[in-house]
Amino acid sequence: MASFHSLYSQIQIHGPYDPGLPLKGHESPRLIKPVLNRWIGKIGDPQIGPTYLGFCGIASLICGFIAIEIIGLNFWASVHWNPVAFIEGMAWHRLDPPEAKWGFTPFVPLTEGGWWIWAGFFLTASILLWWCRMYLRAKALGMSTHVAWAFASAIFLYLSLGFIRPMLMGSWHEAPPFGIIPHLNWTASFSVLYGNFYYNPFHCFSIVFLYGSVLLFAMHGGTILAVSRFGGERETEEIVDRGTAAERGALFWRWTMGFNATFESVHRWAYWFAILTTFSGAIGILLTGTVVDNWYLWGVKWGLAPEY
Ligand code: 07D
Ligand code: 07D
Ligand code: 07D
Ligand code: 07D
Ligand code: BPH
Repeated sequence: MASFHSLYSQIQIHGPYDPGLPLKGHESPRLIKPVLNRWIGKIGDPQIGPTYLGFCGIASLICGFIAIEIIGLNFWASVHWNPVAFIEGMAWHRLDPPEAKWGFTPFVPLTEGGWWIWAGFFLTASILLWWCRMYLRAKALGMSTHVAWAFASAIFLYLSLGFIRPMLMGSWHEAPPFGIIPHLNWTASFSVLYGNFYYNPFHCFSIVFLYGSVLLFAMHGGTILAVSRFGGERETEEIVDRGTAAERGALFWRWTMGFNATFESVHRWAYWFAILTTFSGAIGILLTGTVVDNWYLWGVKWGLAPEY
């Protein structure tokens, strides 16, 4: 029984480390000698490592590192290489996309937005390589590739904001800046500029799925923890022996709201709510300025908003 305890558990496994599935001939070796850590064991599996980097992992980290360097050095240059001002202003520093006059040309002088394009290029390369890595690791483990496709939905929103929509609008200037507070200001002014995002129905859908995801997560996390006294979180045993825990978890919801997901379908609910958050968001972004100039006026036209 004790061998499956991990999250919030007082019992930890301290046997010989688990090296995982054997390597195939062409795969690069796993890195980092595994260690067992008691404190890490309190929030998850106590074994850290080994990890697999391979070509995609190394290339992703290098591209990510270059992107961070370009952004960080531009931040630092903006305060004339003053180290104190660099740290103090971390939340406010910004690296902006090119001005509207440059349109969507890739050839922009570095100090007029060219650095933004390069940072975006390397960040995107890093993210796409990370996606490939997740896809290939799932395949190597004989799994399906669901996680990679959920991540692809997030990447679709990221690309819509920073690349596809600016391309459709013919201007890099439409894209968000790099910077912590500056990207919030961009979000707020973008909403106002295009007539208030609350009237964008795809923003509504995105919020439904975002709120709904959080609701599902609270329900699912709560249900599983609530049946842990019957061993409900020990999924390995559930697969071979459906004890009373799973049934109780399901009955709890049937009794409270008349309907219950199954132990399989609750994961499908969660999966699709998460995917649809960023997918409907991306559609909302791609329609803004291209098809709809002002969401408030659009709402008035279709009877969604009152004409004050
Ligand atoms: C918890 C996983 C870990 C990730 C973390 C974030 C960086 C940035 C770079 C200094 C859930 C790592 C942070 C790599 C450092 C520089 C240049 C994920 C977890 C801990 N946002 N946003 C944040 C990004 C957009 C909005 C925080 C990224 C859109 C609002 C963090 C993107 C719009 C608020 C951040 C992106 C938007 C935030 C926490 C990309 C519309 C907040 C994120 C690449 C969707 C919140 C100060 C988090 C905040 C926040 C990162 C895009 C709106 C800095 C990387 C353009 C309204 N965003 N964001 O926990 O506190 O995610 O901001 O698309 O209030 Mg943002
Ligand atoms: C309150 C729901 C409780 C529900 C109950 C159930 C029935 C029965 C029957 C189905 C809390 C009721 C059940 C009736 C139903 C059947 C049959 C959940 C509640 C008990 N914001 N903002 C948040 C973002 C901006 C503002 C929270 C993002 C703008 C205000 C969340 C952005 C301005 C408030 C959040 C953004 C602004 C919030 C909401 C981006 C507007 C709040 C989640 C991307 C111009 C609220 C504590 C929540 C809050 C809140 C997110 C932008 C204003 C983190 C992502 C700048 C006034 N915002 N926001 O609270 O904090 O769920 O509440 O720009 O009050 Mg914000
Ligand atoms: C998917 C579970 C099913 C629940 C559903 C909602 C009603 C209301 C009554 C028409 C995820 C049932 C709806 C019972 C019918 C009348 C008079 C949960 C799922 C399908 N909001 N909110 C919505 C509520 C607040 C905000 C939608 C309730 C705060 C924003 C729905 C409360 C702030 C957006 C809704 C509450 C805030 C919405 C979809 C209570 C900050 C949207 C909700 C009692 C948290 C989105 C047109 C959803 C939308 C939306 C209900 C509180 C902000 C009508 C019951 C005051 C920005 N809210 N909301 O899917 O499309 O949740 O609006 O606290 O964009 Mg809201
Ligand atoms: C951005 C996916 C890309 C991220 C990737 C991660 C790295 C980090 C780090 C190694 C977030 C790459 C990672 C590079 C590496 C490490 C550590 C996901 C992203 C690939 N809104 N709003 C949404 C609410 C308002 C506005 C979605 C609420 C105002 C704009 C969400 C409210 C105005 C945009 C949402 C609210 C406004 C959005 C985002 C309330 C501002 C978008 C979903 C309560 C005044 C985005 C269609 C998401 C969108 C978006 C929620 C209010 C503007 C559901 C709850 C009215 C411009 N808003 N919003 O998952 O999709 O994003 O719109 O008021 O672009 Mg909003
Ligand atoms: O791996 C992942 O998760 C752990 C993937 C990921 C995902 C996934 C993954 O599989 C999925 C399914 C999602 N995200 C899903 C979603 C939701 C929608 C479906 C949506 C809400 C969402 N993700 C949102 C977000 C957001 C928001 C809200 O804005 C953020 C910020 C993220 N997701 C973030 C992430 C990452 C944690 C991860 C992920 N989502 C993707 C990681 C990635 O692409 O990394 C690329 C690599 C780099 C950028 C390299 C990083 C740089 C190195 C650390 C450099 C180290 C150098 C040096 C040591 C440091 C030196 C620094 C000095 C300069 C100071």
